[in-house]
Amino acid sequence: KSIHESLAVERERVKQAWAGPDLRQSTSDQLATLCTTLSEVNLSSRFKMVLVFSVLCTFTHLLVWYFFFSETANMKYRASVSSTNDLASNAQVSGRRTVLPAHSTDNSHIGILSILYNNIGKDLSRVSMPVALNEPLSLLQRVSEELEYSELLDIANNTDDPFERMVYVAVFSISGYAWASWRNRYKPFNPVLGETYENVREDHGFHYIAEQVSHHPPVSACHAESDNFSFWQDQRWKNKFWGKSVEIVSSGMVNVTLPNYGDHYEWNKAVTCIHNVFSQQRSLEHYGDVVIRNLNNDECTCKITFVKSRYWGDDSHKNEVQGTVLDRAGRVLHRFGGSWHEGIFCDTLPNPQCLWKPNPQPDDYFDYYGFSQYAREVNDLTPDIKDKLPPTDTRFRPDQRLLEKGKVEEADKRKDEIEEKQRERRKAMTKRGEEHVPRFFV
Ligand SMILES: *[C@@H]1O[C@H](CO)[C@@H](O)[C@H](O)[C@H]1NC(C)=O
Ligand SMILES: *[C@@H]1O[C@H](CO)[C@@H](O)[C@H](O)[C@H]1NC(C)=O
Ligand SMILES: CC(=O)N[C@H]1CO[C@H](CO)[C@@H](O)[C@@H]1O
Repeated sequence: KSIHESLAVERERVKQAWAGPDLRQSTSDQLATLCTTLSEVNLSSRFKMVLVFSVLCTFTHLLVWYFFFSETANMKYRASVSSTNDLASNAQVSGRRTVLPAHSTDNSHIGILSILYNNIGKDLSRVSMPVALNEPLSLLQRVSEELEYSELLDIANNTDDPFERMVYVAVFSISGYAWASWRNRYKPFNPVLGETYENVREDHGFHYIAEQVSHHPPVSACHAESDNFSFWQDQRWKNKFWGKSVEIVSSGMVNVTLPNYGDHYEWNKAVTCIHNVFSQQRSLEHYGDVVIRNLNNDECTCKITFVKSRYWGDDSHKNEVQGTVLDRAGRVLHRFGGSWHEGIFCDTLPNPQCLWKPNPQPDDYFDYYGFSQYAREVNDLTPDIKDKLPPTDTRFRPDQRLLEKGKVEEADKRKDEIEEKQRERRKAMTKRGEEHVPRFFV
């Protein structure tokens, strides 16, 4: 009985603490006490069941409070983010090309539905799609855009406090989703088996390499190396078709190590959804929970929620993200939020601040596939690298290059040829009983 009473008291205290001004600190402490009290009491299993139930109720209560609270918190985060000037390092001028050779072509006349209709009964992954639906980048290059804000990992490699460090790693993981807010009209090229992409970015201090290691199912592996971090992942995508929308569910984990602290972080990816996939009002959204763990030290964990938009929601909640950094006991040590297309604010740092904002989008982005400045540089084939790249590099793909130059018809022809050749190679290999062996990744 006394247990029940003390539990009720604890619950009441937790509730009050959560609503009170000293929110963060006291709540976390209360929760920690509650958990320890419970684990220290030695009880019969039936009693434990009751306790577990009771604790669950407490947590449900907390969750309700949390959501109520996060409504206001998120508005605050947004206000802070939008009042922050563009971060200084974002104004970097790289000396690389700022426009593509040709404007993007209008593809609004292409009915994806009729293509699908004409191919009913066929394996859709083998149906050749018109090149006009593509942007002149391959998936291997698209994934490399996740490193656009690698300076966040540079900061992490130089942040001694493990909880603060986790905040930077988390914000880096969110920054990798920013491109989606502009890229709703085209899709990237599917790499052919064995296609590679290498990108040396002295200005960012990293070297990236990616390879298409499997075709059915498609798997892209990539690795980036810098003095400050290593980053690698092998991404396996599954598309779930929901009639009007397509969900892209990625099953690979992202890995990041920071040599300075011996950290090895691992996290999953949020789901990306293409809404209204058959219409010109296509839009991209990310949702779901991402958990970041440090495999070499469990002292802190980070949970990030990409909030799914609500039908009745207004724009002030668009692309909302919330995150917390927790210690071993589950206490919240840092809290941050904002949106993946506008920026992330953290108010629990000694100096509350906006930690990241996407680089300002060039004014002419609509004419160039919605590309950011960074994306425009990705497929550039400059004379200094031409002779150094392997022939498998995406930059040498003729169909993609032709599309970049605006020669859509020729690009279509070359794309068919390339896909046909791939099918022939595959057949020949199967005949010989051979398996494709990746070149750079095992
Ligand atoms: C590593 O991080 C530090 C601190 O942010 C930065 O000054 C340095 O340029 C980074 N190194 C590389 C190779 O990017
Ligand atoms: C990142 O960590 C490594 C390993 O300690 C260190 O050698 C490197 O100098 C760090 N980067 C910077 C720029 O501090
Ligand atoms: C893609 C990849 O290599 N993921 C790895 C991340 O790190 C964990 C632990 O070392 C591996 O199990 C994953 O395979």
